[in-house]
Amino acid sequence: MISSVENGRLTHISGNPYHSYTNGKLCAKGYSYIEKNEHPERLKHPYYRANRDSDRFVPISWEKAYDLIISQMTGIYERYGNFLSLGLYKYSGNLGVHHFVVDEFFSSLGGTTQITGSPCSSAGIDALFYSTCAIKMSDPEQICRSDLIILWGSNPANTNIHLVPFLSEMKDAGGKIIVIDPLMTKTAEMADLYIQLHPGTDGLLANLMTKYLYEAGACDDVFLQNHAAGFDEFYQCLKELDTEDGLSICGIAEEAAVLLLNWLKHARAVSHIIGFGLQRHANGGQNIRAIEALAAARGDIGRIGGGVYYSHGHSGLFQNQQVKGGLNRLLDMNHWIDGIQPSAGQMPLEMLWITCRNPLTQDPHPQRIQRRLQEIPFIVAVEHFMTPTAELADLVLPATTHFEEYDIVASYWHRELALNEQAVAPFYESRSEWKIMTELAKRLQLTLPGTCPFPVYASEEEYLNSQFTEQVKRIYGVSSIADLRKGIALAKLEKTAWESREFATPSGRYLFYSHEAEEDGFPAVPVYTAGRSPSEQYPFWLLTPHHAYTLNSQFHYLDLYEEKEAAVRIHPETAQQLEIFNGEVVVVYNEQDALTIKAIYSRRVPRDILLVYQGWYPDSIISINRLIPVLETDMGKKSSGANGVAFYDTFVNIRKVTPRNY
Ligand SMILES: Nc1nc2c(c(=O)[nH]1)N[C@H]1C(S)=C(S)[C@@H](COP(=O)(O)OP(=O)(O)OC[C@H]3O[C@@H](n4cnc5c(=O)[nH]c(N)nc54)[C@H](O)[C@@H]3O)O[C@H]1N2
Ligand SMILES: Nc1nc2c(c(=O)[nH]1)N[C@H]1C(S)=C(S)[C@@H](COP(=O)(O)OP(=O)(O)OC[C@H]3O[C@@H](n4cnc5c(=O)[nH]c(N)nc54)[C@H](O)[C@@H]3O)O[C@H]1N2
Ligand SMILES: [Mo]
Repeated sequence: MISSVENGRLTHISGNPYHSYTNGKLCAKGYSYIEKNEHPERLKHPYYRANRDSDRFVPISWEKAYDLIISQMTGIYERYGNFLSLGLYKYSGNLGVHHFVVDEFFSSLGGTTQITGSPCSSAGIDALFYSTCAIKMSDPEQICRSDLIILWGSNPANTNIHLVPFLSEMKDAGGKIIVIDPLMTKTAEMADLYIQLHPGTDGLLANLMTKYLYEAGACDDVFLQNHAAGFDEFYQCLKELDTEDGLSICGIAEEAAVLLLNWLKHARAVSHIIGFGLQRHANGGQNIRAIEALAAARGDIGRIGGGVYYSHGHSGLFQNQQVKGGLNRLLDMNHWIDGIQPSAGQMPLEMLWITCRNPLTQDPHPQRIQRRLQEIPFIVAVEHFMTPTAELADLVLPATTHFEEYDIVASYWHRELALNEQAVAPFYESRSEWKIMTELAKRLQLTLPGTCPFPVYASEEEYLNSQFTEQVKRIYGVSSIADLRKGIALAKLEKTAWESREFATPSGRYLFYSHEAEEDGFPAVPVYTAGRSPSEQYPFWLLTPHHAYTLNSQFHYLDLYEEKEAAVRIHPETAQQLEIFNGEVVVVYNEQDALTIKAIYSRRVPRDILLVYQGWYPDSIISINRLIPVLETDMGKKSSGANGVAFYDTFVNIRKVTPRNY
């Protein structure tokens, strides 16, 4: 992003034309950043409430805030002789390298408690690891070189807008696009073929396609023989599949399957874009294995213009992003709420530091989280806004935004690495996370000498300079802020992942048969495993995907779109059967909660699915995640320490607020 500043204020923001992936464009949220940065609701001072029952935050000085924190930390250390009762809860509010300063500070204390796991993408990462033992992805700009792109549960028109021009370019060159999604998304509008399937059944569709391609002689024999292992065992399972049953489980018409198969048969290079949305199911990881196996069987992996696009791991190469383990006690994100697991020792959680995280709207079953947070004696939230989570804290600290601090920005999708320079002074009294952690370290080093070896640097720049690792130097070719100041760095990686077809597995082959998967309790081969489905009592899937104009719980304060209250989208025919009017307030419920919410007719939603966008709605008290149970995805533990969250396996019913009596 390029910011223009006049008299110390942001006046204009634009994309950077030298960024080859975004090509000088921003998304709608990006263009609205001035409004966000200077929003009247933004936190201006540290706020404290001395008594949780009184519920009133008062502004306090930073000195007072630091005193409160140090006094809590000293108390913990004096009681236990360590900091294990101090916890960190952080995730994706800002993934810049700067923000991992908090992880590094906590880890430097010789062991604290860190809540671990990813609600985002971990099942898919584990899945892709089984076959290749690495997470690689071609340069997404290569996608134009495909002649067939299949998007599985990925909605870039909402969530990855910069990909759309590449999709258009590929279409203009005569290529075809297929979108596979239970919802008729904005992305589906640009597809040549849209397949609406039942959630959680993609693996079966992929398996059927692999079987027929193989039987039609349309698989890549050279790849299967020279670069892969275990296809025969896989095929033995595929052979048993029944087409009619399979298509009925997926809920798709035979014509759609035939068209898909024909296009797959004749395409030169197929790219599969797998969304993170796809894996938010109890069988999500296994479904991704099945899709990747389809790509491998056709020989698309390592082929120019072909392959699987999910994410790559190069954004996590910096020094301070590698500190999660060490002496820390790691608590599984899905289970820490039930209390400390016995395996983690009985040390309680007496203080929790929440940053870049809004679990009260973003985690499953927030009612439980709220109860658990209320049991923790002292909570600090570092935020830009007074979120539902921050409201539960004792101390709320105002953080700077990326316009007001230095940072290094990497991506888990494209290949650019950029310096984020400070453009304007911090908003009111807000401070950067580096500054907060450094100020605390200085004080701890005085009050509890020897407990906090966190390095005190003179500036953010100096701190960031110390984060470059050998791998960053090797992959991005930069070793300091000064190098990045010269311009955006590009990862020096092969444009097409696995072009050599030498995989990172012990045999160097692509593994259709994975012993590791088997040891972890999964089928050795990537066959479909049935997922969850609705019951008579709760006959609707509740899908809660990502909105184009918000970023998870962020950006909701802006006037980017009309809807300021949560609404449930329902197929008009389903609604009419239930005598629900368009715009009527209804009740959506399951065993966990009942939410009163406005219904909107939408033909983009199938008859058995209800859609509510996830996030934080400014004009409604609804947190849609109150209906979402803590249900794990099949995979995720290997890469993130906990299984992911099967957000999209939520089942509900819907009714009128007052049933009509005739
Ligand atoms: N504008 C915007 N951009 C964002 C975000 C945002 O909140 N707003 N969030 C960012 C983050 S944190 C993430 S993780 C990514 C998420 O990016 P995506 O993965 O693209 O987003 P989702 O909305 O979770 O899911 C995409 C689609 O998956 C579909 N889906 C659900 N279940 C299934 C299934 O079983 N099979 C198939 N085929 N489709 C299924 C949903 O209907 C949805 O249309 O986006 C990032 N970008
Ligand atoms: N129902 C449902 N729930 C979901 C999902 C879904 O698809 N459906 N998606 C899941 C996914 S993929 C993800 S990644 C998670 C995301 O959930 P979270 O990790 O909680 O992410 P955000 O809501 O984006 O941001 C959290 C907070 O970080 C704050 N923040 C932003 N920038 C900064 C900063 O620079 N410093 C500090 N200290 N704070 C900052 C924001 O104000 C915000 O309140 O949600 C998950 N929850
Ligand atoms: Mo995410």
